[in-house]
Amino acid sequence: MAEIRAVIWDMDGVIADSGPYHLAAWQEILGRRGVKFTAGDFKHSFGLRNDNIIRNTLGKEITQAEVDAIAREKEETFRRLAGGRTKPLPGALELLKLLKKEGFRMAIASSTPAENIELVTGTLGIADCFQVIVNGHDVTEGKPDPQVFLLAAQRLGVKPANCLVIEDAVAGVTAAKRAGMACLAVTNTHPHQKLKEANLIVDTLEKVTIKDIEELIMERSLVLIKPDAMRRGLAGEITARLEKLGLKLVALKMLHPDKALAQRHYAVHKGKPFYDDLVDYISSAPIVAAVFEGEGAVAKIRQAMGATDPAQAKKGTIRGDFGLSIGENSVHGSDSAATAEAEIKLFFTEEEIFGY
Ligand code: DAT
Ligand code: MG
Repeated sequence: MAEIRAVIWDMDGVIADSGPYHLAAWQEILGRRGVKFTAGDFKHSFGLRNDNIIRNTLGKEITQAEVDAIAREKEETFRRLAGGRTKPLPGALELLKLLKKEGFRMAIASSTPAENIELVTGTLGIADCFQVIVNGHDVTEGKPDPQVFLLAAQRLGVKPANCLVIEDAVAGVTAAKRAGMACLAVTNTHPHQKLKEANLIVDTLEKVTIKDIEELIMERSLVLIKPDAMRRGLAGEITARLEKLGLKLVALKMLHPDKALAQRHYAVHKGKPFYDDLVDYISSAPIVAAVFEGEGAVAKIRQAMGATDPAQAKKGTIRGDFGLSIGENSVHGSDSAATAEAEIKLFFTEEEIFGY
């Protein structure tokens, strides 16, 4: 059975070209207080919650009651200016309709208040695309904290690894990655080089296809066939077992990792008693590195590998059948989708990973 996939949308700057009305609203209400707010200040504030913007602009000593009053005034001004006038950004409505037709579950996770989301989705006629709406007030910390996205995933009933976030703001991209989600960034607000943490960066949503979205959400795992298995001619056997899990082999190479690569790969184990031996071992001989892709790739591979210690691993698992000892345990597999993403980057370039 196919796992449910979801797309979580940021709203301002991704779906709605609401920026000009937000800027005008800030300028109107801060101007009343004798504070200048430039287009540059506005750009820096993108994706942040109002309380953070107000404190950054008016100083930390301002009381919570004042922050709330100013935020309310700003949003009322925004709604007066934007109501009925907000335009969609290029490609957003088309992509929303396509994803809805394809059965993707969708949410908005925005730092903006609920009334603004209602106003904008109403103006654009897209309210029925979303099963879930999470706003800045539903969480204790705004982006770049991952809470908004994690809450959206939870309410959608979809695992973070099966969610794709679409963002335009630097803080939003960081939040998505911290949530363990794939991220598509669109350069509507920030240039390409500021959004580098995203998995895919596009200049407009007009060119994004369902295939692009599916590939972004697809789970991957790194597999290493360790020196003990290589020595005994088990590379083919182990690869074949993993192919039989219904996963797609998308990258494969043989290499002799140097110590630096081994240290980066096993960095989480630094300081543990077995770390030095582990690094020496994996860099002691040529190994095979592979990337497998598919639904639940990480869990399926971990299950096929068996327990870390071959003595504890069940018969029929790779380590149960071939492992020699807890160190010489034949195979490495990523332990989460987020770990996989980082590990794969150590061993493969994007060009070495195939889509087919
Ligand atoms: P896994 O490889 O199942 O993800 P891990 O991440 O806990 O296991 O450890 C990484 C590797 O380190 C593991 O494959 C073998 C080695 N290792 C782990 N625990 C060990 C121990 N107690 N003694 C010696 N080597 C160990
Ligand atoms: Mg591990």
